Amino acid sequence: MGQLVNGVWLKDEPKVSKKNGSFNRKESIFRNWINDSKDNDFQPESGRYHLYVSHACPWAHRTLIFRTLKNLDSHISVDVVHPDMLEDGWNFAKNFNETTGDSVYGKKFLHEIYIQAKADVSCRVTVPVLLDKKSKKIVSNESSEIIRMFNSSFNDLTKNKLDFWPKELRTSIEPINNRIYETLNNGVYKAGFSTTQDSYDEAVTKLFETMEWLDNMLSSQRYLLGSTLTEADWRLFPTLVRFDSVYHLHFKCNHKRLIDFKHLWAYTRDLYQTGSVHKTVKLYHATRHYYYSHKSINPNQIIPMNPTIDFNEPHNRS
Ligand SMILES: N[C@@H](CCC(=O)N[C@@H](CS)C(=O)NCC(=O)O)C(=O)O
Repeated sequence: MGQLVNGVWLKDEPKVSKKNGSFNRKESIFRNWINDSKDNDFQPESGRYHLYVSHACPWAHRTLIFRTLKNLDSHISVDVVHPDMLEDGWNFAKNFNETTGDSVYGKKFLHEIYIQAKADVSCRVTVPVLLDKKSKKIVSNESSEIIRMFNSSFNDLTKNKLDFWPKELRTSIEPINNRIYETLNNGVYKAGFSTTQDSYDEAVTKLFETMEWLDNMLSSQRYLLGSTLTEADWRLFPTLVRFDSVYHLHFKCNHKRLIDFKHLWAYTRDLYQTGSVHKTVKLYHATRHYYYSHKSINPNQIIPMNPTIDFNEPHNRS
């Protein structure tokens, strides 16, 4: 892993706070917004924007889900990086199934896209990246904001009015998002990258408390907000779908498996079987990425055999 400092790529150590051994995720730095207000640089246009993703990454996965649910596939192009993220960071090698290379500029590394957008940039080089092909600028590298743009900014173009962030539910969605982000989406990383027993214990305890809370909630309702499918569900799904293949073993989140939570497991299958969402799930990228790239956790880079999980099993939820 490395990072950019003043536009220069530096190889460095993982982002663990030396003080208490806990994992600390940095804020994303590109935070522009696509909308049709007159003075905005980033207007909604077909063919103008491009997503760089990894199929391994749960944050990138959200953006692919919204791209498909909102019928943006033919309007926003996508490139898929190689799952191995080592000292040069994300790269565009094509010698792994369902990677694409950089079809826009033919670059070798994702950090080159960041430098092209801002020559003196200092940041971690993360996926997803939403690029404006017209200006070569990065619109956003923050998945939670990219999905909200996809949710509404292109509606006139696609005529798809599905709304996963409805006004009347926003104040109820926010606290659910926050708990799931802190203890589960990011919680698996906090557990996995802990370098002290205390920080691991704290992260993994909160994580399983949240899974119990969700399992209980989903015993009496179909989705997190009741009967309405919202962004809260789509922010949770990428973590759940990776749980038994990656987080359970690699990040030591092994108190229980996802499939041990009756309702949460059925809910995961329900979401998997929604529309074309199943086509966005490529767990072999995730397995390869996590076990091979995190040498501090898995120094011999052995990729485990992993369970066979049938996400197509009927879920009987309605
Ligand atoms: N806040 C970002 C986080 C994205 C993120 O951390 N992506 C990971 C992959 S799962 C990454 O690219 N990490 C590279 C690094 O931190 O150097 C988002 O939600 O978009």
